[in-house]
Amino acid sequence: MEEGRIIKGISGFYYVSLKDGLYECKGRGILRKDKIKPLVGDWVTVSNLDAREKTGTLEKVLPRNNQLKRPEIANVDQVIIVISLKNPSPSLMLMDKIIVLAEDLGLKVILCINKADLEPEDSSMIEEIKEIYKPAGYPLIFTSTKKEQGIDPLRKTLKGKVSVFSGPSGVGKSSLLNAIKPGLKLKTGEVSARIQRGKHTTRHTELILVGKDSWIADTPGFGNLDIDEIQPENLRFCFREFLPYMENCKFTSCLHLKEPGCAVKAKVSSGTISQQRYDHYVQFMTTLNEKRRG
Ligand SMILES: Nc1nc2c(ncn2[C@@H]2O[C@H](COP(=O)(O)OP(=O)(O)OP(=O)(O)O)[C@@H](O)[C@H]2O)c(=O)[nH]1
Ligand SMILES: [Mg+2]
Ligand SMILES: [Zn+2]
Repeated sequence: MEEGRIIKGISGFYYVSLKDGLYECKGRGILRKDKIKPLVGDWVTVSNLDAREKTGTLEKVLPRNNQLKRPEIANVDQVIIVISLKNPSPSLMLMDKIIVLAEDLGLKVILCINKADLEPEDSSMIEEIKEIYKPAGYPLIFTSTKKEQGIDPLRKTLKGKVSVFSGPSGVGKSSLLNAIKPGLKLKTGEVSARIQRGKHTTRHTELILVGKDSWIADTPGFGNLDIDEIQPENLRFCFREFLPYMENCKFTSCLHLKEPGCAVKAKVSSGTISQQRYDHYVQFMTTLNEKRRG
């Protein structure tokens, strides 16, 4: 019996990275019986290894540190949220949803704005994005795979970690990975000029080794995301820039909505916290409460 990590799963086969290479493994029936769906990123035990054919049987999924639903992957350290400056134009609403889900799992967040070589529709957009996210303190990297901009700083954030790219289709996740690891040649796709959307070129999540102990997952892009699994009371902890001020709120249970003496809202009024981030917070809170009430 050996231990390894699933780096890819395609139609019932799991590709497990072992000391002497990649093994194509079939899952044991017991996994289905126990309703365990092995995920990319899972540590597993494998048996029946055939070193020549590079095949084996997946016996058991080892306990997970964490698990993301979208993209579906287990045991990651950090999420690199990728959006593009143009084609498709950036959705900061989607970005904030991904941030919330990552924060709720205690994952590190890195913001990557790709296609920095393109002229954004609104010329003040770059400054705006910087202003909005500065109070939260997330690393913010502007990249271009066409002009080789920001690739080194992005590569540096990966050292010794398991990272996952998360973001819409067509923003350039696979292109970024190709830039990070020359020779990789992942398939990339055009963005439809008419509807300004990617064509879902990447179909499967796949972990790729980009340096010693540094892994990064390329994933299929997605258009929308729901954050239903978050407890409404926990949402305020997923907005990092609120945290330094919440102890000054009049009520310790303050949800920063309509309560009097709210220090977070005061910081929104004074411009220390971005109005847009706060608006998204209120909007997410409303959605979560509606869901709870059914
Ligand atoms: N101008 C410009 N185009 C880019 C850049 N990076 C990627 N592209 C283009 O954007 C398109 C989509 O790139 P992909 O890498 O396939 O995007 P993706 O995020 O992997 O998309 P999915 O796999 O569908 O989720 C391709 O035509 C790329 O050539 C960039 O930095 N600048
Ligand atoms: Mg892709
Ligand atoms: Zn408050």
